[in-house]
Amino acid sequence: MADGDDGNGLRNVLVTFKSCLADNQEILMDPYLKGWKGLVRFLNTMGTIFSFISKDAVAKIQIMETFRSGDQKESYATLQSMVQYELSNSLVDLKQPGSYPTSGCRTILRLHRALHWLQLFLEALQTSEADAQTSVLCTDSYNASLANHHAWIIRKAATMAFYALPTRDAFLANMRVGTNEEAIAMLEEALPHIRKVYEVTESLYAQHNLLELP
Ligand code: 1PZ
Repeated sequence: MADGDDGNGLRNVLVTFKSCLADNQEILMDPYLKGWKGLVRFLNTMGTIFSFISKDAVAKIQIMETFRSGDQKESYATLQSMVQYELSNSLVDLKQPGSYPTSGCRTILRLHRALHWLQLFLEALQTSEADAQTSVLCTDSYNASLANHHAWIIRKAATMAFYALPTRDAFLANMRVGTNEEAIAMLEEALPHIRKVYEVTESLYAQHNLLELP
């Protein structure tokens, strides 16, 4: 398939995150968003019960794509240039919601927190026993990450949806990278790149005091 897309397979999606990191350690917006689109496609293969989750991710991807095709597209070429541009032009609500409810900084922060969930979940999956329950792995990684930023009602809905996740075998098969062993090996190979993207973003946001944007 065109555009490095292999349908719903997860390998190419995760490889996209590897290509986010430029030589100068900046994070490139286009592959970052492309990676997210791939994750959404993958999530959608697991059933409509997850659509309230994928819809929110899609809305956030679209906000960023609009910036990437607007007047200031060059300012949004990397996460670093976005932070620099939005902060120096006072385009971010720093303490409470105000004039900029859809700033790039706060929008990427939501995806960034979700990327941490993904990292924890895939790590758990990679090291899990054959009889592990995906819903338990997913709930634990959610509680250790995203849940801390979600209102009670969202946490409730998310936790309920996790029960609809496929079994470990079916989940690994749905990744479409071959046998269970091959799928696990692919995760092991891809995870360092996800971790790196997460860490670089985390330290960028920490450096500019952006980790609690409303
Ligand atoms: C494999 C199972 C998928 C589990 C995904 C785990 C994440 C659960 C997230 C539940 C989100 C519910 C919908 C809306 C949430 C929004 O309120 C928040 C905050 O945004 P704001 O309201 O401040 O604008 N949105 C998010 O936290 C972003 C969530 C993106 C989740 C993307 C998951 C992609 C999963 C890929 C699966 C391989």
